Amino acid sequence: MNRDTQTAFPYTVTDDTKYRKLSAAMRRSFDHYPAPRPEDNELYSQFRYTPLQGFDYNDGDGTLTRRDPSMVIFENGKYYVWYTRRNTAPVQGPEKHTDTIPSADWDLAEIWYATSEDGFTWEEQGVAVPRPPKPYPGWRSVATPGILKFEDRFYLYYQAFSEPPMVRGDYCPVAASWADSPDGPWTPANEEVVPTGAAGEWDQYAIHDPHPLVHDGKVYLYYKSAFNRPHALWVAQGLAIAGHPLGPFTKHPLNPVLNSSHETAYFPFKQGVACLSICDGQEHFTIQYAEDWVNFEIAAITELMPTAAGPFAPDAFTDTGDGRGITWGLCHFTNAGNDWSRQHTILARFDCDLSRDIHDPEMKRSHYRYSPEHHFRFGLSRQQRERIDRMNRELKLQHGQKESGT
Ligand code: AAL
Repeated sequence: MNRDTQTAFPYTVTDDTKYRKLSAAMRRSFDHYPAPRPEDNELYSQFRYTPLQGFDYNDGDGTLTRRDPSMVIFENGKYYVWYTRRNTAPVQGPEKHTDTIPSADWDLAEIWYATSEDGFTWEEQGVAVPRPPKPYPGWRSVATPGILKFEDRFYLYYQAFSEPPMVRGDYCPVAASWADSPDGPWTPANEEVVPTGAAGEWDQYAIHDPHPLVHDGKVYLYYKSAFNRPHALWVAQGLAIAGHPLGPFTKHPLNPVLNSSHETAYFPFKQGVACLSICDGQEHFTIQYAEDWVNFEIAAITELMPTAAGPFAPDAFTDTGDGRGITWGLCHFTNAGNDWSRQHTILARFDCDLSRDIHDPEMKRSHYRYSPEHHFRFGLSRQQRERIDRMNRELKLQHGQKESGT
């Protein structure tokens, strides 16, 4: 087709349409995304949320929090999940913390676990990883677990705080424990398994949200760090690879591998890996894909994503090279009672269609109908309203001067 004298874009799109001269936006639809329309895009989904049964939160008084769930796994005929559990006095913030009063919602925490027959009703089983004694990493708090099954042994990776979080910063390395059963007992390695970077490196202070998968016979552990303080804070994701779950881990030379996202969830998809880039950063609210497990491209843009998602990915550790995708997992909602003096986080379930094995048109819709009341909850601040009032006054003044010729 002569692109200079081409006819108007056709009403009916055919396989030939993508060969015509297209605008940048339409070219993206045909060349960049897995399918031109979200309805046909296997890596696009909306998300549906369900409260969980079986978890008590002390009437939301701020003394009991559960957050940052691991991936969900299926063993012994049931589902398992691990999470940060804090059962302390209410959070008083970095300035008022003590040895017993937490500085943050994930301070003075342990790693607990729960099981479920259906993914909706859960039974808390108890502590998996307690805080170790000083001087082992994590003596102040262990939080934000990632689960791995590797050669029939189970590994828990977790943030290991040796200082109260959010005082100097949210600074910690990642430590690990292992067990021959998902029910434990868990043996701590009692050392940093994924250390922070060297001075001056982007991840010099923190290795957060450890998310292990198995690829190419190795452990691919994705993690978050934040850098560029005190200027323009930037949150991004790194990758560390090891032949054995307890390391040594080698950080990828192209780190950071994602330019955005906080509490990101990863899952094998086809021969590559997909991820939910959930909040923070230029590319938040996107679903991304890396065929080489390193170089991610945006596969879909979505909204109302599950915060701190821990997906159920049956092939997370089976290294099939043919990832099937996900349909559900757990996530969390912080400040569940909307009262920072009683700050606590609750776990919840999300469902989606990011799977090659189902097609759920309800999950492929491209907008939610948020009520007016939902929008009005996110109103102007006092400063924003003052700026608008000032702009109104300046406009009237300018027009008044024009009319009076002054
Ligand atoms: C979460 C995670 C990490 C942070 C804190 C607890 O969203 O990113 O675990 O340290 O918040």
